[in-house]
Amino acid sequence: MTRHTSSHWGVRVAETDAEGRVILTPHGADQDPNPIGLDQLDEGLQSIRVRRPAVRKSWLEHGPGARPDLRGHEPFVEVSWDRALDLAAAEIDRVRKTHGNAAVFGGSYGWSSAGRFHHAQSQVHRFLNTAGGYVRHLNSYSLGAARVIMPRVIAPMEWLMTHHTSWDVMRDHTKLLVCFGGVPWKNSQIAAGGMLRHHLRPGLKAMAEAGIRMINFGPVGDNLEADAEWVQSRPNTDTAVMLGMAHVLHSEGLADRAFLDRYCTGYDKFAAYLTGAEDGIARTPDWAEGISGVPADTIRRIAREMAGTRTMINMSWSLQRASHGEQPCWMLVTLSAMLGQIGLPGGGFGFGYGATNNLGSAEAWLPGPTLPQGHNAVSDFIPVARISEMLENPGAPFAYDGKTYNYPDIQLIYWAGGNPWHHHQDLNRLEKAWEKPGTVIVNEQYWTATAKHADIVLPATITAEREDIGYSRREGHLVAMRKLAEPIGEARDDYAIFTALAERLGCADAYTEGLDTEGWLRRMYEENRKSVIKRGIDLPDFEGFREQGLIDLNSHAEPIVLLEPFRSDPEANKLPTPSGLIEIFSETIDSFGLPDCPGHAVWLEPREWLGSAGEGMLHMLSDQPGRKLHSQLDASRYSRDGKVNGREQMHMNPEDAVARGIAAGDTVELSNDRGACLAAVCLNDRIMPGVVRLSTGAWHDPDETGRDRHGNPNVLTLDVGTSSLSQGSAAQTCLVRVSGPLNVPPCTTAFALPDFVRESGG
Ligand SMILES: Nc1nc2c(c(=O)[nH]1)N[C@H]1C(S)=C(S)[C@@H](COP(=O)(O)OP(=O)(O)OC[C@H]3O[C@@H](n4cnc5c(=O)[nH]c(N)nc54)[C@H](O)[C@@H]3O)O[C@H]1N2
Ligand SMILES: Nc1nc2c(c(=O)[nH]1)N[C@H]1C(S)=C(S)[C@@H](COP(=O)(O)OP(=O)(O)OC[C@H]3O[C@@H](n4cnc5c(=O)[nH]c(N)nc54)[C@H](O)[C@@H]3O)O[C@H]1N2
Ligand SMILES: [Mo]
Repeated sequence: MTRHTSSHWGVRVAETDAEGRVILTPHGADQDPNPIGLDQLDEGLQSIRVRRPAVRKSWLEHGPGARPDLRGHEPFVEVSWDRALDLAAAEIDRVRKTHGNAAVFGGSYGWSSAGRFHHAQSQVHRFLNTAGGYVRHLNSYSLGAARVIMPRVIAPMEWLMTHHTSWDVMRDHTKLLVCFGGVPWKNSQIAAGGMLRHHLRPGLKAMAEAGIRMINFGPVGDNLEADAEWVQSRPNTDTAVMLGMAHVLHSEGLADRAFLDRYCTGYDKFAAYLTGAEDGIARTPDWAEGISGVPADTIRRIAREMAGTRTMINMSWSLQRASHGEQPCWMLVTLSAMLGQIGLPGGGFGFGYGATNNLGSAEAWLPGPTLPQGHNAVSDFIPVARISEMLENPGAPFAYDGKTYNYPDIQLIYWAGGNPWHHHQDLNRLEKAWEKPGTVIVNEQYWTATAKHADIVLPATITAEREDIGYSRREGHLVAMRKLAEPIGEARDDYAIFTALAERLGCADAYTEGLDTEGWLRRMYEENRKSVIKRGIDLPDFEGFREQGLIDLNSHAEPIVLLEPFRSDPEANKLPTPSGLIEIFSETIDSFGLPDCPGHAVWLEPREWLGSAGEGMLHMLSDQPGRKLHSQLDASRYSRDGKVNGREQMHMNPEDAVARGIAAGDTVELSNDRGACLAAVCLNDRIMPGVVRLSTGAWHDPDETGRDRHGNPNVLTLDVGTSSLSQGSAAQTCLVRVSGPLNVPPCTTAFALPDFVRESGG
């Protein structure tokens, strides 16, 4: 019988070779598999696993709050499971009794594993809910601004993401694809929950073969694998370019008035801003050129071309991961509405083709197995990327979505399935803020920087060491994920860890509901089976599912046209906005009176950008890494093959390199007022001059001065909210200096284990 496993990077077939080693290969149904994680069980990665429970020395000796400044710089003492669990449970109990559950931060953001049961974030939330509740996070690093603005303007992101016009429809109907931020193949390798088939390459190839013209605006030209016109534009200025296009449509009578009247509200208010009737500044192509660097004639030419043919506009999620990230989202919808093609096959907009595999997938929308997370008795929350600010300012007010809230006073952090030393901005600031709570507990599989910054580290199993169910929205499969290896060291499943803690805290019955892992898998599968049957799809029972291993639902795929029902009958299919229409002007947002997010799309200057850069400063983009998922698998062979001398590569235009006396392969320093890191230079003429790219994912590796030696861009990024509306991550807004080359570059030690010592006197 074929055994399968699954991960965010794909379904894998597992075989055991003559020496007893587990060999993973991509599934045969996948036309475009990737090599990510095929080497997951190799020694290189296994050697950095957490093998036994460990407690930071000062914390073990002196208790909660002991020398928090030593977190990340102090040896650990390995202890027995019973002792670690007793310590962790007693501390959770102390904090909830002394300070209340609103002193427990369980936001615990992160991608954790693909299986639906052993999804660490769901498990930690369920556990903390049964233990009295926790401070949660809202939204994501991925879509901080979009998740708040899009439901007010058109529809919630969750719905938009799963109802995108499918690739087959674009192949048959689109004539012109205009991208802001490309359609990056590297990102489509991933889908939260995994996939059986990759859609982007076959999709784009079919579009190219159909003769569809493609244009790509942005600072980077290598994020669209097709013959495209690359229009260089400065980072964070796409809103200005789109406004310039809108001006052309408006002033040349090319805007679709009938569409704007029937399907939208507030166009006239926006038009007053666009033409300058409101403030005397007309947002013309010439105005946009001054901001973006795109020649005004190019903006005019392309705007006219768009109005004359079936056009799909695609915008990358990264554009909203920036200062005023709400504005490109709103402008994307506004510009598409002016073209009047929303809801028509192959026209309108896409928001994130390429961001993950399921965007543009035609697979059926089916419910999936989920672990219920229970009820959280604590109402406090933070927008996810405000973590440092929360830790620094207990009790202080913060603005979010038109209201004011207060930051909680956190005494204990519990993290499972995420890596803030990967995902958060301005890591030197985080490092200080992280000193606030008395205790940090982390469940981890590997000795990540986050594990190293914990007081109690509990070793978790990896997917290959446990049974699970794999599923992802619009990916057309269910997979019985089999246990392929015994847990390493003393690692336990997160479920077992939380069960043991719940027993000590007296809430085991609520947490487990009397079920073991097998019981949960069966329940989750059977409940899901019932909901799927309601949609006319007959699934085998749990035993049959296990037997079959993989259920391929591809035969239920159907072409999708985003918002087609709304277009054909806007009364019967109202949008979930206050007016039921596309809100080009939003009374609600306007009523908030926010200077950094007014009532319609506008251009606002980013906090840092090339338009205000000092001499020699460059704009640093920190995009998603091609050879791994975030920081996961950074130590794998495939990821290391992409490094130079063990360091991440920084892509730079040859012109900028020559000006600094830098050559390919050199080690350079990137720095700004927030920090510094080293990286290896890769010359790339598909990066525009003035811009560098250092992808995320390199494990944090600071030297004594705090300079990261490995190439982690988050020591440099800006930690401010996108705006006071949504407070999303603004990672793509960041200026840096680049200097070098270094004559004797230091070695990297990112994958070194922490020091272990025996307990003093013990
Ligand atoms: N500068 C910059 N920063 C960014 C971004 C950017 O564009 N630029 N992008 C942001 C985005 S969009 C995101 S989504 C975040 C991603 O940030 P994260 O999701 O935090 O990054 P990962 O590296 O995926 O971290 C997942 C962690 O969970 C652990 N893990 C996996 N499975 C399990 C499990 O079963 N149990 C337990 N206990 N642990 C497990 C892994 O070992 C890993 O350490 O980064 C953000 N950060
Ligand atoms: N291999 C791999 N794939 C992934 C992930 C991963 O870690 N590894 N992470 C997944 C996750 S969690 C997410 S949220 C998605 C994120 O998906 P995205 O947010 O779309 O990903 P990025 O790679 O950050 O950016 C996409 C492109 O936008 C460009 N760009 C950046 N700033 C600007 C700008 O101001 N203007 C223009 N025009 N272009 C700009 C970048 O250079 C890059 O080429 O990716 C997912 N896919
Ligand atoms: Mo993300």
